[in-house]
Amino acid sequence: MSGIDLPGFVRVHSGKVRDLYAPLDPSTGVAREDQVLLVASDRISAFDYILDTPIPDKGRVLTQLSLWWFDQLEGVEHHVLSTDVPAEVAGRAVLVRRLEMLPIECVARAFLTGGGLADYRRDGTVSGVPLPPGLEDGSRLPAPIFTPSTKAPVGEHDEPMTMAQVQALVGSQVAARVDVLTRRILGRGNEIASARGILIADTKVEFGIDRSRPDGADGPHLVLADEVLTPDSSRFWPADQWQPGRPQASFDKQFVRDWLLSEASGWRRDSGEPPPPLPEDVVEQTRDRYLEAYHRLTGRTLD
Ligand code: PZK
Repeated sequence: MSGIDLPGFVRVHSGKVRDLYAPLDPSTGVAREDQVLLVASDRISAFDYILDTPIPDKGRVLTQLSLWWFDQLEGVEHHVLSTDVPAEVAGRAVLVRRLEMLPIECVARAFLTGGGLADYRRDGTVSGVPLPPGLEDGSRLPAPIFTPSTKAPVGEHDEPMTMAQVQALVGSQVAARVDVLTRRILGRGNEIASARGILIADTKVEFGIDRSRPDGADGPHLVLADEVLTPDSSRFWPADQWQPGRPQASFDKQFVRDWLLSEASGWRRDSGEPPPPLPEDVVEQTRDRYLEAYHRLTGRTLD
């Protein structure tokens, strides 16, 4: 399993590229139940594999980008408590409020591609939302749509859900609020990103309920959790290369995908074999793309 030993913390969960820790109470040594430490690694995935080669600084870029977005998203309460974290994970970890996570992936789409495109081609709808005729791979949608999915166990793929299924899981009040919030986050994200030459085709966000706070008139206390509007949770496209009618270039992973599919890698996607390690120049170009996305969006450099 992945993740490092962090004195003062106990690892509670490992994802594909991130790990979750619980802080230990210094006087009792018992794990706190009100906070978790979210640690991003430099690992990268492609074609559903975690590659053996890390991308230096990726964990820091995605963590800092997420923090910047949380700041931009006015009126959306988020889970971040502090960036004061152990030196071993400085810049790539955040201490967050521990929430009761909703059992759904909240996805919004502003452009049509991937699973949404497959659904649209079948019957002209995505997650029950009827779309205009004539859309193609990469088309901009009239407005962002909410296309929630199930949280699949590790190794399985998330399945699209209808709004009725979301309502059955979380209730109609919470369902209506995550629908509005998820679409608003992507809409606001694209207002900002498109002015900086990046299109955010779609994004996945997660919400949790803060049970330490009382319900409001509009139901439980909902909080935006996880990471937000990063290249790992969203499809980022370079605006100057956007051309509906074909698969779009990926802002971050295009060099990785192109090399893995090239003769040079010696890898065949349908072989069932894991991909080979990445050459130095592919690592370097990919690192540069993450740094460029971060700089274009935030105007900041790392450090
Ligand atoms: C939580 N994940 C996904 C992320 C992993 C797994 N604020 C929170 N409170 C309680 N639980 C979570 C969060 C958040 N965010 C997030 N699973 C649970 C995840 C990173 C690494 F291993």
